[in-house]
Amino acid sequence: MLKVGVIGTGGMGGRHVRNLYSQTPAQVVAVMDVDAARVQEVADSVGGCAAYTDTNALIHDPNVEAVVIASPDPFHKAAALACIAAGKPTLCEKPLAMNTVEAKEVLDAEVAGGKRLLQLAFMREYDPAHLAVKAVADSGKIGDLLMFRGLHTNLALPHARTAEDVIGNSSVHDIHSARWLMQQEVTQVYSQVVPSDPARPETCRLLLTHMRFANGGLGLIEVNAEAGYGYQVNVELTGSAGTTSTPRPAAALVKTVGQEWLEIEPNWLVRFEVAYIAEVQAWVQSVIDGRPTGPSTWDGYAAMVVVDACVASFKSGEPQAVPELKRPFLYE
Ligand code: ISE
Repeated sequence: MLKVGVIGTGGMGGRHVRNLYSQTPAQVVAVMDVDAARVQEVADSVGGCAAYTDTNALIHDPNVEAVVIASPDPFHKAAALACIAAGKPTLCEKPLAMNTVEAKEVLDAEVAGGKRLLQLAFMREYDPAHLAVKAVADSGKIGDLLMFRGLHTNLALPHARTAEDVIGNSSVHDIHSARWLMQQEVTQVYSQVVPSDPARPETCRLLLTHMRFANGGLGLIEVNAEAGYGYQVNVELTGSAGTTSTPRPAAALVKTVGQEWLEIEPNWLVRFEVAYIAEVQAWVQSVIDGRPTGPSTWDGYAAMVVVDACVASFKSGEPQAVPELKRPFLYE
């Protein structure tokens, strides 16, 4: 039985613990969080396991064979480097790091070790609605892929988010989806923002990113960081012979006096519930089989390069070229 340690027991980490425990053959043998009370509670929820408040203590616990990193974004890089150095297979939450320079450190460390150890948690690759679109795209039914469109709404957070945070934490998913579905690298971006507070131009209510792909195709990503009505992620691909878009995930149709509506999910934990389970199941199986699958460190790095270009574009007010990337042999 695979013995897993989970770093971070907040919303996402807690969900990974629950899914590992109830939906996979893996055993959760250690959890880590800076919140000592919460980490103990989560350890108890899996029938008792080691509870740490230090990341490295968990990674170096000899009982831990594989690791899930679900700590806040700024801590991903150090934890990922430590897992690679320890040779432990890892499912790392997005983003891989806070910028391209940091992400490159992780990529270089994995390449130097000559072995794929990290899977990036771009869970949309396991979402049935996205997989349906991917299958159509790959079948050739809509011809050559010419355009990607992504719509992503969040309910709201109690505080205004900065544009850098919305791009790096939210839109990084859309950037990955664009690369994954178009099977192309992004060569140019132009990101514009409507701030949530007009007096604070660094904040972001709406983000619109235009993209150009290496094959000349186009992309458009719209993120509404405070939609106020719910959480939504939809993609559409335009091909030379048709289009395909994500079907609506199962949602109740409600009819009441003079009205008819579809219910909408409140957040990603609900919208992607099935995807998170499929993701962690696939990861556990791949570790057991010794055959890495899913989004790689390369995908995490390539997405960060585009993130940085979007941030530079937002700051300069100009379109920004995305540097051409050379994919290391390990990820061919
Ligand atoms: C989270 O990872 C998501 O899945 C959401 O789509 C995103 O908007 C949010 O910022 C993320 O933390």
